[in-house]
Amino acid sequence: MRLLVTGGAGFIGSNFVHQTVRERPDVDVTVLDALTYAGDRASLAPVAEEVTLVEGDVADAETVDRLVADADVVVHFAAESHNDNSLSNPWPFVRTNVVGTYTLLEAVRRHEKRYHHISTDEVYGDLELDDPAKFTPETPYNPSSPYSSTKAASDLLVRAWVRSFGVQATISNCSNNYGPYQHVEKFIPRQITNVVDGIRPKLYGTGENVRDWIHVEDHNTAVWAIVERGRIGETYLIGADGEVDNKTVVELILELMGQSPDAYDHVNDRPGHDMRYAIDATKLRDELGWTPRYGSFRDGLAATIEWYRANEAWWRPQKDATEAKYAQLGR
Ligand code: NAD
Ligand code: TDX
Repeated sequence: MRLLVTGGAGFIGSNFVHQTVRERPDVDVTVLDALTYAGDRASLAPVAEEVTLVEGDVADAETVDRLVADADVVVHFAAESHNDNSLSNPWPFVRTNVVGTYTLLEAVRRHEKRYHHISTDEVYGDLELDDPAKFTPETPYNPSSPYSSTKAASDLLVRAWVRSFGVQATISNCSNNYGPYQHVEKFIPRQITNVVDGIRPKLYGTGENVRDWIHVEDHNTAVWAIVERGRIGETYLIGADGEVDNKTVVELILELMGQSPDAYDHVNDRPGHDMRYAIDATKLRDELGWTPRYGSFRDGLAATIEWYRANEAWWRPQKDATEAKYAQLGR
């Protein structure tokens, strides 16, 4: 199989490429990545010999057409992915997430290629803390932020291209990922690297907000299950029953790193901050037989802390600029 992975130098995409090289030697991987602030060649260094990296933009129709023509399957991870950035400057989100997805869809339509679209549970908006409900594939779209609204827009383009043009596509909407190679702007790596640097972790608002954490390896085994066995035109929700509130996550990081569990600060809340996400992954589990490999959030988090301790050279170049951006926002 010739596989085109967009955004393969980012967090989830690079983990997907590592997993693919490790577990599927029959797959020939090409990565298309613009190497924005969030993409890093170094994230692909361990597989540099096995993978072709093309530096380019998913909204560049010529590059996309050429690469799609040479692929059998396209898995589209590339996106602007950080909610806080989307509140400061939404345009790159509209361009990459909406125009970029449109550009890929036109190419897979032209060349009749199998396409898998990576999306997020944030397209469904948020849930109340005391609501027993979880998101299902039938939950209406109700995005809150510029980021999630552009992801929702891109999902709807995919659905329309399937229905109107017969494009062979599937969609997955996953909950919050954690693991190695995640940018230090994101919640868990930010707090781990803060503790390494002697900075107190920063909790937005009350810290009651709940995220449904899944290890990035589990997200990626689910993506493979859908690419191989998913039904065309269907949406699969990916999650591993990992609901934890932010305050508990910070306390756990502090404990695992040998600090007092109350050694954190409350900072300004994020405008429009979604309260709770929760995924019902029954369809993925029952239809495709997927189960997560990571049983315990605590163990996965401890391994992630170890990875950041051992790989300071990977994250150090981003740290100061990231914290300077947060300081301007009072977060
Ligand atoms: P990331 O920000 O770490 O990586 C994004 C990658 O896309 C980077 O390598 C970047 O250089 C590349 N990119 C950005 N704009 C591009 C463009 N115009 N052309 C080509 N490449 C471009 O993001 P991530 O956390 O790895 O997320 C990957 C995908 O998974 C996104 O589609 C995101 O919406 C989705 N997702 C993420 C999570 C999560 O918890 N991180 C959860 C669910 C879904
Ligand atoms: O310093 C922080 N303190 C804090 O309390 C940061 C950076 C975040 N938070 C909170 C905000 C959220 O409730 O932690 C939670 C997680 O924040 P992020 O890591 O920014 O993730 P989130 O906004 O939940 O979105 C993530 O999951 C869904 C990804 O960034 C998205 O790409 C994905 O779609």
